[in-house]
Formats: sequence, C-alpha cells, structure tokens
Amino acid sequence: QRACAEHGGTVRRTGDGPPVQLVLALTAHRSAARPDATPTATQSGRTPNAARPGSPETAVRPGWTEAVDPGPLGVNVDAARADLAAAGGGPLGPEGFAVVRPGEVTVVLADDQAGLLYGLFQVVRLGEAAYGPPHPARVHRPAMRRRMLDHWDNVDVHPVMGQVERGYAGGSIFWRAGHPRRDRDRVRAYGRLLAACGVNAVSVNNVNVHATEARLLTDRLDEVAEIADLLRPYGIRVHLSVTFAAPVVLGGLPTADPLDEAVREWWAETTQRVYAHIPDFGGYVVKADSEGQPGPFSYGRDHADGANLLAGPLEPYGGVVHWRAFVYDHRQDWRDRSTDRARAAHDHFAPLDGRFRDNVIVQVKHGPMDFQTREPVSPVIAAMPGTRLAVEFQVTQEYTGQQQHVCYLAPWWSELLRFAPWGDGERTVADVAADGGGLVAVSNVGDDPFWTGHPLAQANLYAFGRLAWDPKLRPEAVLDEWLDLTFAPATSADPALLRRTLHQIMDDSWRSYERYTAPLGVGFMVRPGHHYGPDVDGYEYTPWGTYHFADRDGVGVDRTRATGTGFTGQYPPPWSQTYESLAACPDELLLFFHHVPYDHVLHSGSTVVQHIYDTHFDGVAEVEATCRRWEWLAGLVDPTVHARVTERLAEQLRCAQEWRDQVNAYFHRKSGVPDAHGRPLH
Ligand code: BDP
Repeated sequence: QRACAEHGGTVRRTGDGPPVQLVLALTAHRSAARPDATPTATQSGRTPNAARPGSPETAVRPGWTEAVDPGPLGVNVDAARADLAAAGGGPLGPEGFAVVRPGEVTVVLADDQAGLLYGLFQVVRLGEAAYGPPHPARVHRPAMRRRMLDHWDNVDVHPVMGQVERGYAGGSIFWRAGHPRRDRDRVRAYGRLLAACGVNAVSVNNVNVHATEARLLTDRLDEVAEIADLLRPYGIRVHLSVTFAAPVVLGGLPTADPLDEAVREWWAETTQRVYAHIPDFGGYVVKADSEGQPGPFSYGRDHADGANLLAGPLEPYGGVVHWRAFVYDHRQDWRDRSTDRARAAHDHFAPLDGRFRDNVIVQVKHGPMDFQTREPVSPVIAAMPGTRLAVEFQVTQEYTGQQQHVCYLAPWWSELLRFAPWGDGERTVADVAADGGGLVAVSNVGDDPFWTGHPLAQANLYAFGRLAWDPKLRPEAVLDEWLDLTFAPATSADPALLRRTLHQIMDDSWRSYERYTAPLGVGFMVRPGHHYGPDVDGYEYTPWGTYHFADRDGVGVDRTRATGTGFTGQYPPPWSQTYESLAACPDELLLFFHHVPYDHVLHSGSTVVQHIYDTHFDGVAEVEATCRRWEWLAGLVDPTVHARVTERLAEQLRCAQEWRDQVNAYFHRKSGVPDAHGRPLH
C-alpha cells in the first residue's frame, strides 16, 4: 500500500507455482474531491490517505512482496490505461477502480490512492481468478460515498453498559477503563480489516456521550487524533459522537441554546481546534433528545436548529453532522394506547424536511422501532426528499442473538436495501442512502481474538461493508466471498463440504432466529435491560413504548388509521394501503400493524397461534441441525475457531429452547388453543 500511495507500484506474488504479477497504478485523472470535499493538501498541510513516510504497515498479504517501480511492467499499465480509455472508462471517481488484464499482468487502475487500496482488496478477493485469461477493464465504483461504522465504545467503563454499550466482542479496541489503549498494531489491523470490507468512516465513541467521552472533543482530542492517524492509511476518516450540551459541560456556558451567539462561537472555536488536530476529520454524530441525551428541545428549538448549529462550523472543512432521527419518548404511559413509539421519528423529522443545511445527514434507523429482527422500513426514508438521509443498521447483534447465536444478517439488510418505499419500480432504500448520506451501522467489533466474539459474526461486518459498496450484491455471494477469504476452502481437505455446510448453517440463520423469537413482526419480548433471551411481558407494562398487547383473545399492535395509532398513514402509497389492510399486510409484519384474534388465518393458511407454535418448534429444530452440521467441520476449520463456535452453538440451542418454551407456553395459556399436532406446549 505504501507503494500505491506514493507512486503506484508493483506487487509480485511469490511462493509455489509460476509467479503472477500485479501492478497498481494511478490514472491521469485525479478525483475532484473525496466524499464531502476532503480538504486539499494545501488547505490542511497533510494529504489524507497518504501513508506516513517510513511507516511499517503494509496492506499486502503475507507471501506478497512489493516494489515501487513498475519497471518493465509499465508497458502493461499503458495497455491497461488504453483499454480503459477505449471502453470509455472516463474518470473512475473517488475510491473507484478498474481491474484490467491486458496480457500476463493484472493491472489495477484508480484515480486516487483509496481506489488503489480497494482495487488491491478486490484482487485479494478474486484470488487465483485475478490471474486468469486476459480481460478488458472491469470498473468498480462504490454505490455509497460514506460507508460508516459507529462504535458504541465508552472511554470509562459504564456501570450498566460496560466498556462497549451493546458490545459482545470483549472490550473496546480504543479505550480501557478510562484510558486510551494505544494498541497501535491492533488499530492498524482493524483499519486494514475495515478497508478490506469497504468501510471508509468510523465514529469512535458511543452515541450516549457520558462525561468522560464528552472530553474527547476538547482536552482529550489527542486520543482521537491518534486513532485518525492510524486509520488514515486505510482510507478511513474518523468521526466523533458529541453531546449537544458540550457548550455547558465543557465550555462552562450557561446554555447550549442553538440560537445563542456565545454557543455558536463556542462550537466554531471548538471545531476549528478539532481540524487543527485532525485535518481530515469526518464530523460529528449526535443523539439528541433521545433516551436522556440533551438536545434542542430543552431550549424550545427543533432538530433543524440543533443540527444546523453544528453543521455551520464543520462546513468550511468538508465535515458533516450525522444527526440521528432516533428520537422518541422513552417515558410514555403504557396505558395510553394512542401513543405509538413507531410514529415518533416521522412526527419529529418529516415536518423539518428542507430546513437542514447541506452538510447535515439525518441518520435514520432502518425501522421505526429499534433494530428488531423484523420491522417494516422506516417511513422517514420516504418522507424527506429535501434532506440527505443515511440509513442505520445494527451489525452488533443486540436484538439478534448477541453474538452468541449464528445470525447472518445480510439477507435481512439486502431485503431492506432493495425495498422500494414508493412501490415497485421506484427508487429503493439503497438509492435514497446512496443519493444522501450513505449507510451506517453500529459496530460489532471488540478486543476479542476473533474480533467479533462469535467467529461467524465476522461475516456480518464484512457483509455490511460490501452491501454499502454494492447493495445489489446477493447475500449468498457475499457469504461466498467471506468464507473464501476466511476459511480458504480451496486449501481444505474437503472444499465442497466446507462451503456447503457453512451455507447451510448461515444462509437462513436470520430466519431461523426470527422463527424462535418474537413472532410476525411484533418485536421485543426480550429481557429488559440487556435484551438477551425471552421475557414475553418484560416490556409490556413499562414506559419504553414496545408492546405486543397480547390478551386472551388476540395479539398485535393496531397501527391502522381506521382504528389504531394511524402509523400506517405515515407511508406513501402503495404501502399505506398495503399495511392498513388486514388482507394485504404481509404475514411477517402482521402483528406490527394489526391486533388480530388467535384464529386469524394468515396468507400461509395457518392460524396466528398455530403459526407461533410451528415456527418455534421449527426454529429450534434448525438450530439442532446447525449444531450437527458444525460437528462435521471439525478438522476442516481452525481448531480454535471450531471450539469457539461449538461453545456458542451450545448456548444458542439452550437459548432457542428457552424462547420456544416460553413463547409457546405463554400463547397457549393466553389463548387456550392446543397445538394441532399435539406437541407439549408447557
Ligand atoms: C438501542 C440500544 C441502546 C442505544 C440506542 C440507540 O438498546 O443501547 O443507545 O439503541 O440507538 O437499541 O441510541
């Protein structure tokens, strides 16, 4: 990578067999700008992405050697450039690249260094196939300009949430017990891992900004700058979660009112200092007026006032504000059936469309509630055509098994990204994100030796990056890429068994998880607080707004306009009608939108209560099959990986049985309806 960054260069593979050759070269084009106008070298005095002279890191795999001068191979570069020009290749654009094989040498062309880096990782993905018969230029460009991970890392260990809020992979790789870890190798390796997945932005700290984390913006800025320096060579820009109350808690001002002149000046000066430390700083992430975080509501202002306050000072530097739309009342009266948490983001944000500055990105969770196993797409995504929106996913498996359960999330994300909020044939969720602020996800990484606690959860990190780069990729194809890179089946004793078995275990694992947890889109039913394992009524009589309303007659949330909360009216047609109609509503979302009797017949032909029983038995049977299949892989995968997954599968099976038994017993007792197949329901 050093070679790429400085000159364009040559990488030769050594080892068994004839050597193969790869040249990485810049085109004559230079990208006009990196996403959101990265300051130029003259403005900042530093060139983003350039490796530090003498820096020891290399993005080259072990077994590869590098040289900086293409030498006689330069002729291939000329041929590749001519090929690209003949194909009307034009500028490849920021981060784009072309892989060309004009003859015996493979050439990666890019307009910028980040493009060379991504091109190199594409060659790694292709493996031997990158050195096959000659082929013309294959051009790759990222669909999303920003492909971002939000860390929910705390600097101090939080008494309830620990070092990483909703972290299931050990501690933070950045901080431990209030101090920076300064494990430079680990952070570099992380940068390389993210670049290999395609991620180009990282927010380093928790969106719930506690007192210590708040100071990262001011007197602890060096810690952020150090991370930025380590990640920069991998094309990754660093962002920071900040508290809206910063002018008060850090600046000693009496107010954080967005319209107050002293508050504006404070943000301007603070932001200027940030850029003096980190010239390519990405910007701020803000959770405001949500779950106890401070925000503009305290001053009678709205979220456009709040977001614009921070966006102003970032603008000259090319920075952005990711302003989260996850705003709702977490102290609602559960007895009041007309208050609906699902409505909140749309109620707050849709009226503000058009009022945000250009460098504000309103970051919307993919669903209206909170990263459940199944939810409809958030209606906010269709409601703000005059605003740049980013869509937020949760890679950390808070509600999908906490990295104890195998749950490959790419099929779910792919469904969401392909969803067309205005109806078939119209723009998709992926289009909205691509035209707006990109795709963001909550990170699932920690200091665990496997990075993600469950080794198979790495696939979610990989798939997130790949789908952000190209949302049209098929989840099974992404899984193939990941398992090729991770398990190198070609070198295993039984490549076919390894590949087939991993697909059997992972392809449908999200649907299996859905089968044995909360049914038909109703969500939650998790243990309060930590959210692991079943507790059907755990949240039912609490102020959090997450209810299923099960009684002796039926279950589900009536969100219709006719008789319910009116949430369906937040969607444009055709979805407003589809969801409003009991007959048209898709089975998998039925209980999200409707309260129905237990004997209501689904499109599948089953009654609601029989569906609940069947899916819970099926889900557990699928986990049993997964456990058996994993046993076949002993000897075919690294023994430490095998042991770790075996241990997690035992817990998954225990927990799945617990879900099955509690959910089935609960609905049996409420409804009094026996299982049609006579199985015990407890
Ligand atoms: C919820 C998590 C909580 C986060 C919140 C958020 O339970 O820990 O703080 O999302 O997104 O899912 O801000």
